Amino acid sequence: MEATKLDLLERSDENKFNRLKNLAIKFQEKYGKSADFICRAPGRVNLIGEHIDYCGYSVLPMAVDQDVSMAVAVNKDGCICFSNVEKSFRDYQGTVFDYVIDSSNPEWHQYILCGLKGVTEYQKLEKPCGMDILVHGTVPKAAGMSSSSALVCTAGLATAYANECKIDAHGLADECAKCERYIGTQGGGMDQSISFLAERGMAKFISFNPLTAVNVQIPCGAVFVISNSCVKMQKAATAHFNVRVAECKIAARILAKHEGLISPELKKFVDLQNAMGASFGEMLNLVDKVLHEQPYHREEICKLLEITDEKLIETLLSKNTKHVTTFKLYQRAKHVFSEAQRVHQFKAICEEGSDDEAMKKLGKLMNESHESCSKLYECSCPELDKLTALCRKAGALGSRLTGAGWAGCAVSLVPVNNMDSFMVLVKKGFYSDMDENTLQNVLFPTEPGSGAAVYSL
Ligand code: NG1
Ligand code: MG
Repeated sequence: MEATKLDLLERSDENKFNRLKNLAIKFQEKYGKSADFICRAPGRVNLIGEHIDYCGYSVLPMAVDQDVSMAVAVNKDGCICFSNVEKSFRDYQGTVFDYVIDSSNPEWHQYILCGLKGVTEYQKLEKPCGMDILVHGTVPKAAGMSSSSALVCTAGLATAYANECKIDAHGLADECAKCERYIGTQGGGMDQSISFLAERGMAKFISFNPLTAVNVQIPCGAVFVISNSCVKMQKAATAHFNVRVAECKIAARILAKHEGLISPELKKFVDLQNAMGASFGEMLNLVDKVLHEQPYHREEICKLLEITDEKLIETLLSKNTKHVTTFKLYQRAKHVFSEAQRVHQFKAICEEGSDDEAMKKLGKLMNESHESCSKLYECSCPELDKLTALCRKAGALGSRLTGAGWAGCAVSLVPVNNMDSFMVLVKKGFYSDMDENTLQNVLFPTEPGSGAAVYSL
C-alpha cells in the first residue's frame, strides 16, 4: 500500500491529524528518534450478519472513526519493541526471529505478533525488518467493535509497509484474517476485511471466497448509534466463540450427509447451500426436517457421521472445544440461514430507497437479528437484551448486539429527528450514574469511516 503525506490530513480531518501528529511526538519522546511512518486500521460496527462470516456468508459492516494507530521506526537488526500510550499495557521487547504467541494468555502485544507473523509468513520474508512501535488505540476494548482485529491489521500493515511488500488492501485483508487465528479464534474475516476495504460514507456488503466489498448507501435520515453494555469479555480467552464455529461445522456435515453430499471440500453451510442450489427458505426447511432441537451428544454425532471420536476431534473440533460434550445444532443452523437471508434483505432495502418505510424495514430486520442472536445463537447477555429493549423504547427503529456478543455493544438505528430524545432516554435508563466524559465513550453516534492507511511524516 502507498503512503499519504500526514500533512495532507490537516485539512480533510483535523482531529485525526492532531492525534497522529501527537503520536509521532510521543514516539520521539519514548524512543529518542523519529518514527519513519504512521499507520492506522479502524474498528467496525456490524450492522447486520452476525456469526455467519465463518459459515461463508456475506455480512454488512461499516468502519467507525475509532482506530488503532501505530508510529513505527524500522531497523535492520530484527529487534522489536512495542509500547502503548495507555500505560496499563506493558512494553514488550524481542526479535522478529524468536517469539511465541500464547493463545492461552492473550496479552495485547500478541495481537501485534499475529500481524507480524502472518505477513512474514504469507509474504515469505526471510529476514523481516525489526520495528520500534508506539500504539494508540481508540476502539472500545472487548466490546464487539473489533479492537483486536484493528490491532492485528495495523500490525500487518506496518509489517508489509516496513518490508516494502507489494500487496494491496484486498491482499492484506485476506492475510490479516488468517493472522488472527494464531491467537486461537476461528473468525471468518469480516473485521479485517472492513478494516482494510472501508470507504468514508459507505457501509459495505462483504462477501468471501473471493473477497469482495460492495458499497451500501445507508438511508440519509438514519443514524447508527452505539451503546456499550459495559459488560466485557475477551473472546480469545473463552471457548464460547469456537464452540459456535464447531456447532456450525458439525451441523453442515450432518445436513450434507443427509443429502448424500459428503466431500472433504464441503465444510461450511454456504458450501452445502451452493452444492444443493437451494434458497435460504429451502435450507431452513431442511434444518426443520433433519435436525432435532435437543442438544446432540458426541456419540450421536459420531454415529450420524459414521466417524470415530478421534476423527471428530481432528476434523471438526479445535484445541479449546475438543472436550465439549453437547452441541446445539438445530438452533445454530436456524440462526445462520435466517441471518444470512436478512443480510441480503437489508442490502436490497438500502438499494431501493431511503424513505421512512425503508428505515422501518431495516429496523425490523435488526430486531429480528437480535432476537435470533439472543434465543437461537445464545450470544447475547441479560444486559444487552435489556439495553436493546430500552433503545427500541427510546425511539430506535431497530436495535441489536453487534460483533461476537456475550458482552460489548449494541447498535441502534435511530431516525435523525429522534436523536436528541433517544440519547436523553437511553442515558436516563441505562447510564444514569455515569459522568458526561465517560458517557461520551459508551453512547455515541457513528458515521461510516475510512479504511486502513499509511502516512509518511
Ligand atoms: P468480534 O466482535 O471482533 O469478536 C468476531 C469475529 C468475526 C465475526 C463476529 C461475529 C474475529 C477476529 N472476529 O468479531 O469474524 O465472526 O465475531 O459476527 O474472530
Ligand atoms: Mg475481535
